[in-house]
Amino acid sequence: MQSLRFTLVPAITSAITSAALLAGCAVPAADRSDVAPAQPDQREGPCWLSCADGFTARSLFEDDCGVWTVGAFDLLTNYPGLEIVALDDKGRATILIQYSGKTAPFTAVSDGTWLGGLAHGDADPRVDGKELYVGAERGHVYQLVAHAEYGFDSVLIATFPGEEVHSLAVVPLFDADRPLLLVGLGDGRLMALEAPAGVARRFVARELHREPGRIRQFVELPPASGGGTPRLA
Ligand SMILES: [Ca+2]
Repeated sequence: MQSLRFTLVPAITSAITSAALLAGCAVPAADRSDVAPAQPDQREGPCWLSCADGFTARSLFEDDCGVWTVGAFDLLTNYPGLEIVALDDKGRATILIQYSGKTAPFTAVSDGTWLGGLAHGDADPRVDGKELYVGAERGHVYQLVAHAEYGFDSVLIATFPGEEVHSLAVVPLFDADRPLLLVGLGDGRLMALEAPAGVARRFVARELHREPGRIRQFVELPPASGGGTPRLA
């Protein structure tokens, strides 16, 4: 077990540190109030990491397995800054909540198989504002909604038995006022999930397209010249 931890921890640190580095790129260290100490100090508080001059880098979180996907979104509007979401190989969606210079991890989903797909958008008009969506190896798709008080509800909204959910995106593909949750599956199917009317939890799924291989990632492109709806690559 010791060798497993030794192997995995650097990869985890690298993944989570990437988000921190991106946040720090726009602000030189000399202009920040929380300038890194000269030597890394892992005894308490944020773990500062060595990096190029003009940047700061720190480890926000270390898990006991690999992190597959990382994203940063404004999930808790009553907290300043963005929350960072880490999806790991054990099926956990860990939301890192930052306040007063500290980071508190909150596990919002525990699926048991890896989580990979991640998207944030307003795909459910029954919920105020935007929702967070995560997808799992065993074909599960979850909706996460933040509480005003602190914490998150998670609801299983779709299952694709035997298929891996690799990619998610919330895109107004057909109607600018009604974004859809798009799902890229391991068998190459591109699915659209639409929130049902009423109180039902499961979204309505329909197939839009099929590729010969898995759909690993979505990129939303601007509308073609002359306007229209967004395009998806
Ligand atoms: Ca909504």
